[in-house]
Amino acid sequence: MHNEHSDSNFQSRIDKGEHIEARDYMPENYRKHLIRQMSQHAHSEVIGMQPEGNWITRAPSLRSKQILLAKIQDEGGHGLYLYSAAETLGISRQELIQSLHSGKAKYSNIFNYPALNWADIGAIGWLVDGAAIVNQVSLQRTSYGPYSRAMVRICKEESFHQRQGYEIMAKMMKGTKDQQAMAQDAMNRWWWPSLMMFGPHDTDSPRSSDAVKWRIKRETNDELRQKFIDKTIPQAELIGLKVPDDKIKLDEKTGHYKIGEINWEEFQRVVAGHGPCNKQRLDHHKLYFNQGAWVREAAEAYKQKHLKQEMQTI
Ligand code: FAQ
Repeated sequence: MHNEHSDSNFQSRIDKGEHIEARDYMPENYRKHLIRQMSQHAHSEVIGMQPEGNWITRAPSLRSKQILLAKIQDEGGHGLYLYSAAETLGISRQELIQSLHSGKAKYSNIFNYPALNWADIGAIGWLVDGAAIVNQVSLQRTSYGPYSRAMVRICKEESFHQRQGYEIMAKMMKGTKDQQAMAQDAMNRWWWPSLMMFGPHDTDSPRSSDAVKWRIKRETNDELRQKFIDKTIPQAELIGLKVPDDKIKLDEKTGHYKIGEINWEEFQRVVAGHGPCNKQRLDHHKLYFNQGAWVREAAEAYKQKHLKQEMQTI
């Protein structure tokens, strides 16, 4: 007899390209894998608001301030969809935040670098959102239904983010020599960490084999990184930016760019908590999370009051 609650039935549903929904049978390791990845993704979106938030009050025009505000609010919204999607797997928001605060849960390496000047806002939008979108377009087809649907909505907003960043860079490259130098400096600092966002090479990626088997990942770390490289280098050249890598070469046969060695030692150091801003980012999150406790308590008290009233009317 066909057993709906078996790992083999689960794998055959995955192989057929079906979505797995919250109430469907899933192996415990699939559930845990998703909680880890989705919560890390949610934490990245929320922690990622910090480097840009730093520039809201210093945006050079009302237009750029409005755009930046809207973008940062979007990132907060992405975090909320993703926390909600992770909660469908039977874990609470409180537990997810505790794991972030204790250092058990990670967030993207990229948000441990500082945004030093306005050109960095351009580089973040263009390169960081550009890298995020390549990864997230692929995740739209991930096997877990709530994650996949969250990604569809998020991708629509990310493409606007990428364009606002590119617009800032393009404008600066048409500006004065000083503005051009600022844009190039931002490119030099953000290029390599953006490439690291895709994670270690496939040969050093312990999570990939399960992720590919369960179709959580539809493309591997290296495949997605290559897509980003191929799409971004021509964009840099178009506006006169130099990619900070002397080994870049277009392979005429494959149509793909080859690049130099990524500094994985730097990646490991930053992910382990020793990047330029790790402590600052977590301290900031803890401070405002604790200051907001009264809002959560008030919302809970309001909910309980209404539940009690409803019970009395039954
Ligand atoms: N940073 O075996 P793998 C955004 C860890 S959203 C830190 O390859 P996996 C929007 C990994 O967790 C950016 N750690 O792992 C925005 C694992 O450690 P663990 C976030 C990393 O999961 C823009 C270990 O290394 N996007 O930016 C990183 O199969 C602007 C071994 O790695 C997502 O999270 C890293 N970059 O592949 C917001 C997308 N890479 O957990 C604001 C969803 C790897 O075993 C402003 N996530 N590690 O202790 C994914 O697609 C995957 O999780 C990967 C990593 C591809 C990130």
